[in-house]
Amino acid sequence: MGFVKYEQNGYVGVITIDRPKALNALNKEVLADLEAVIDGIDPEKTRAVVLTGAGEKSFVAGADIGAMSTMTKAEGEAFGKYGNDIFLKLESLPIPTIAAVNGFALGGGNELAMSCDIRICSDNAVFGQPEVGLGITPGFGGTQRLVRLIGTGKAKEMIYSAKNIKADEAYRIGLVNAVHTQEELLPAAMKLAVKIASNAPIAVRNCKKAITEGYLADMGHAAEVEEKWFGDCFETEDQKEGMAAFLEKRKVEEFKNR
Ligand code: DAK
Repeated sequence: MGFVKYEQNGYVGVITIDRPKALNALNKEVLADLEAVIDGIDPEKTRAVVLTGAGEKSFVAGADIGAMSTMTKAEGEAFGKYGNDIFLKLESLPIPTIAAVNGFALGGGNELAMSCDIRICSDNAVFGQPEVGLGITPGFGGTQRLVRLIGTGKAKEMIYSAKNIKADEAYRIGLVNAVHTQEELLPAAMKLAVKIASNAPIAVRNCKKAITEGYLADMGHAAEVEEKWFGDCFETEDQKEGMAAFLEKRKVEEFKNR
């Protein structure tokens, strides 16, 4: 893919947005390449995915402002839907995803990071939703996912003021789970991905489904969602092996994803 690279490292897939000349800004071509890469991920071979940006300066500096500058209302809405559909596809990938935010994550960049399950960042990372300063609203999920992650008060402040925040503040408000030096960011993301990949894949995926489906449901329905995905783990080879290993006081050599 021209603007999006994919590498398989054992059970971990690494997606790199690769348009460094424009700080990895998202135009239609980048989005199309990202969608093709997501569609091509093999769920048999892949147990965790890391998403990052090429270069040392930027994760993704947002949607492409040049491309958006001449759009009509209809084209703007269609572009928003195009991006939203791809971000939803990423969010609902059955495999856990980790955004390794290596610099600017502005507008669509922050929205892309928020479509991943987990975010960690480098100490030079900058997050923000600068859209209102450009005369638009966040259009790839920013008004929805930011609120869910950090709460309405802080999300409204970031979105209405268009003020960027640095890595330490992103950590303080729970937008990212950890801050690393630039050199340590990818190794840390890989280490976490490998740890996730060492667990029973069906169970990990069922956890993702339970959290996603239950998160906004009332507690009664959420409990039913949990029961469904909990029950679904039983009779799998990995459930039998995981429990047998515990009872026999030995380690599981490798879960089979069956
Ligand atoms: N789009 C296009 N090009 C960009 C870009 C962007 N978002 N960000 C950076 N670039 C390009 C610059 O134009 C420059 O290109 P050349 O001039 O070299 O050709 C190159 O990347 C390097 O950028 P700078 O020279 O500006 O680098 P600096 O280090 O000085 O500054 C910066 C870095 C990230 C602070 C600055 O580039 C910047 O402020 N960039 C824009 C950040 C931004 O505002 N991002 C949010 C974009 S709006 C919707 C759908 C989607 C969205 C909204 C609505 N619906 C349909 C409703 C999403 C909106 C957004 O994401």
